[in-house]
Amino acid sequence: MNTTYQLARQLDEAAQHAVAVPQVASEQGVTLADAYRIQWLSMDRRVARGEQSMGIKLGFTSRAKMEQMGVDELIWGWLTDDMYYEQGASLPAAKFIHPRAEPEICFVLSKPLDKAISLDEAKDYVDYVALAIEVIDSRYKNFKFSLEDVVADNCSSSGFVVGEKLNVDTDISDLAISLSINGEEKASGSTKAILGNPWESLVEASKLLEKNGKSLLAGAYVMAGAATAAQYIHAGDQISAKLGDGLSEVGFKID
Ligand code: OOG
Ligand code: MG
Repeated sequence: MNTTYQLARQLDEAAQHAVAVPQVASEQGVTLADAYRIQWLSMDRRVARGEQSMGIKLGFTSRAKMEQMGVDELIWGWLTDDMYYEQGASLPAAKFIHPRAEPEICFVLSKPLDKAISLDEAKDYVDYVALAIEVIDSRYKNFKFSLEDVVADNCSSSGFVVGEKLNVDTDISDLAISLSINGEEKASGSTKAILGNPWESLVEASKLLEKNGKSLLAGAYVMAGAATAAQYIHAGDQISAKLGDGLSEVGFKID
């Protein structure tokens, strides 16, 4: 059997070179605990190459995403500076295998998140909230995976673009959120689809961090998970997301 280290290397190289690999979990008997170990080992490899952690992302926090991918358990993975793009940036298509984009809410921390917090405390930990777009790119062939596969693959993390700062007191509990490609709306929903209220994602993130003996520093990003199904994007596309009735807009190109 492959060691977790070998599987981490295989998935990390697949991400680095944008070449899809077969799923690993069912063949290798990878448990969920093994899958997180593989994920963390693949993060160690990124850090050893000079990438810096920028925070975490949650996945499968909405029914739309669970149904699209056939996975119904909340997952979490790491974001690095290699995945971060400024609003309006042009992302190199060659860096991805079969990228998809999804509209999200992002929290940027005002202080370290180093213990499980309650919904009432959540705002105290956040500097600002923003509309964001996540680019996910499964390293598995045909973008197909089991729960263990996707966790081992750092939850398909591959890019994120964060919009302008919104005050933490902005009511984000039930806002329209949508994704457009080349000006055409492709997916829309409500922020309420994210665990009933996106702030619950931050609470979940804090519990996962505590349970796993991890923490985030002030300034770290926490992506709450998509409210809608993700959409494939291709070289030449212009991607944008909208929040509320003109509250915020964010976008990027892929070339
Ligand atoms: C896994 C990542 C899920 C989300 O927002 O639910 C995710 C995937 O769909 O490839 O990022
Ligand atoms: Mg996502």
